[in-house]
Amino acid sequence: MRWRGRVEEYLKKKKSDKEKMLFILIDPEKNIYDEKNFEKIMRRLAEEGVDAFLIGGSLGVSSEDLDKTLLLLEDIDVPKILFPGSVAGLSKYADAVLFISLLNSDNPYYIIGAQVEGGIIIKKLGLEALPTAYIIIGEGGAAGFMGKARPIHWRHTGITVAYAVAAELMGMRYIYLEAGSGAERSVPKEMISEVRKNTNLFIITGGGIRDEYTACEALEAGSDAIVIGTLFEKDIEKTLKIIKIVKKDRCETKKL
Ligand code: 1GP
Repeated sequence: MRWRGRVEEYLKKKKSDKEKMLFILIDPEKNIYDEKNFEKIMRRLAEEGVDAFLIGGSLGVSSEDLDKTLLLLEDIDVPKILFPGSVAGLSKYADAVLFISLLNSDNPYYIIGAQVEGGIIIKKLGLEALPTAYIIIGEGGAAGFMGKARPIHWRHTGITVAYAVAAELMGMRYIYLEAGSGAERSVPKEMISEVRKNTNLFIITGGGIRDEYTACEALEAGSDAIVIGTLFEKDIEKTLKIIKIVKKDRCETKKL
């Protein structure tokens, strides 16, 4: 937990150094590797330069699995940030939490209700909170379904920008543009670049990123960080390749 209280500063520094970031999303509900292998794999990812681990999922995450996953990551020197699908997605073993408000939900519970329940717990646990506007785009996946979102169509860049500007004016510092886990289509680059032009928010983009081209396109359009989840669960070597292209080659060697 040596990152606690310093995660935002760490991300801000990387952003001001113009370093593009890559986060790996770990869903504790999916027992994809046995414990020994899991630690080994996570160490390899850290060595390749992963900037943070996001830990969470939309469905079926028990606090037991969550704590166990975080304890396995304890000795790996990478910030661990919770990405909770509900109030149950909080743990004292993390460094920080994306304090998300699903702004394009139809149900106020996902905009402010869960936050009222979870905020006090976050304070008690001493977690660093990163205030994040969560916007569901396109397919939206399980997060969109569970959060009763009205997903914004790929072509409706203006609506996404309007949400982003509102989030910034409300004092949020991060925006997560979410196409949904395993989405066929990731967030369009035009949408990302318009959010970039119109706000100073820290832009996190995720959903459907499974090759170096899409990864680099999202970063070059203006994302500060991209998130890879499904590919990490399915193909470690390919995930490592993308990390290398983003972090070591700075996207200069991506295929065209
Ligand atoms: C899902 O944005 C994340 O919440 C990651 O998406 O699983 O498609 O990589 P993928």
